[in-house]
Amino acid sequence: MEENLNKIKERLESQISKIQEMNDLDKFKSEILGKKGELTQILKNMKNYDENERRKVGKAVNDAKNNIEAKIEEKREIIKKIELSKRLEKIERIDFSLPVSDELGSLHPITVVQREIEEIFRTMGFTVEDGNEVETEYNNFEAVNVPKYHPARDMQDTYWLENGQLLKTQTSAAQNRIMKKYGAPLKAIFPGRCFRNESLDASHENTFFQLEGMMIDEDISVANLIYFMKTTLSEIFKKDLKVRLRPGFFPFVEPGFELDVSCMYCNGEGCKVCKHGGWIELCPCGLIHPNVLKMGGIDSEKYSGFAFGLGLSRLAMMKYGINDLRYLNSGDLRVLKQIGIR
Ligand code: FA5
Repeated sequence: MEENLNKIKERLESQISKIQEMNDLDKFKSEILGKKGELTQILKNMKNYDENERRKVGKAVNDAKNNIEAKIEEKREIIKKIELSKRLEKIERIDFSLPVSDELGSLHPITVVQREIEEIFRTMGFTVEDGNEVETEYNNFEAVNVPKYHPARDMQDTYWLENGQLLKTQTSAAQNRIMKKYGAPLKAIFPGRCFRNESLDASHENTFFQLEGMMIDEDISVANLIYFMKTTLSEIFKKDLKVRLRPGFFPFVEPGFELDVSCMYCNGEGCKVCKHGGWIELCPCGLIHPNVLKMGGIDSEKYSGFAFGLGLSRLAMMKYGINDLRYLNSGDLRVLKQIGIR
């Protein structure tokens, strides 16, 4: 019996050594070690042996089964390695003679508008600064005159981190750092991604872009603010636009305004986009509150300044005629194709 078993083992091992594919190995395993397999059949046919012999043969057959199973698993590892190297070989073999796809990448509409505005402000002597996305509560709120428990905080609910910091709700969060970095006089713009815990709709996202600007010098007035905004917006929309100011409240400016621009679609005559009013609300702004200047280390007796916070995502929507802000974050390439950036 022992001799017979050794022969079976040798034969099975030789069969295993010839197997190349994982599927074949699995099939072999279930056939050989399964109910109908040769070794199991020996166990089934032991009725005629006496008890002592049955025990001996049973042990020998089980050892042989374990041995074959171990060989099968060894072979499995070898096949896995071979399959992996075949896959890697395929990846490395790039066929440079294949035709190139015409689906080339492009800049996102927000990036296009952002770069355009940056260029316009650079030509007017402004520096372009970076802001953080994770901010301190101080920079996002206190340093712009919104102390704890101020009702204005309710308008900008955000996402808090376990360490007490937050995802910035407004580009104004960079004002304090920039004032401390440069002092006065100062001319800077700072675009950036903002976050708010909002109910989403066609004009509200939880993640959107703003572009903020600040100019601080002696004798800065609302006239300077109007000049810079009118020049910039006319450049962006490539037509001579009118701007108007309405009173608006933001704790970090005094006086504060909502800046409207004459509708670029109907030239102020009234259409669906401007809801027949001839004006589009575009950008909150105002003269920087003395408290904000002081917290930024600037002498508020000597210097004054203006600040504005353009909704960059909404501006991109307007420029490209996109009717739902959520498309901009959707990653849907059809949006880019349709607006003709690609
Ligand atoms: C502010 O965030 C002020 N920090 C702006 C400012 C700066 C005022 C400097 C004065 C001086 P407001 O919450 O209105 O203001 O947001 C400014 C612009 O960001 C809005 O006009 C809008 O275009 C855009 N915006 C605000 N919330 C969202 C949102 N959920 N989704 C998309 N755009 C938004």
